[in-house]
Amino acid sequence: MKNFKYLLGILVLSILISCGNQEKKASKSAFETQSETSTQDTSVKVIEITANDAMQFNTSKIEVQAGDKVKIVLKHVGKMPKNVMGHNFVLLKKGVDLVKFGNKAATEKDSEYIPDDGDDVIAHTKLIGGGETAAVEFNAPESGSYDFLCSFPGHFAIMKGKFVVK
Ligand SMILES: [Cu+2]
Repeated sequence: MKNFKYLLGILVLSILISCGNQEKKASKSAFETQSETSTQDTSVKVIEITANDAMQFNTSKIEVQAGDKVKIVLKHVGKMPKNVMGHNFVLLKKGVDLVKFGNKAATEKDSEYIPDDGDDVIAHTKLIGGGETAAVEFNAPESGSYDFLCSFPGHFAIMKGKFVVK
């Protein structure tokens, strides 16, 4: 009887050990799958930013490398409609005055607050309301510091930041 208990003990122990090994294997393969997917597309640098009903971007600084292909994905995480709390992402060319641009853009309702000439803009998303997402893809300009903003009237005083190309 003693022997039987001893054998049972070994049996239970070996089952426990083999279960432990299986768990380790499972978690390793999950990790491998994850690292595979994350290295799949390195050609486009995707930057996700959010804007909310309190007239705020979640960041005031974006950094990329010269030569990067950049994709800005703007998510409006609020609930308010586009005509009340519309947001966009507008990246200005070097040397463009943010306040002057913002004031000019605010008068251009028909083109969703992007001045028709387009001379001052490197890239911009469309204007979106709560729950919507917009994206824009472009090549990073030469090294330097650029301004970005939301050009919906009155927003650029708060909704602005630096887009830095290293
Ligand atoms: Cu806005």
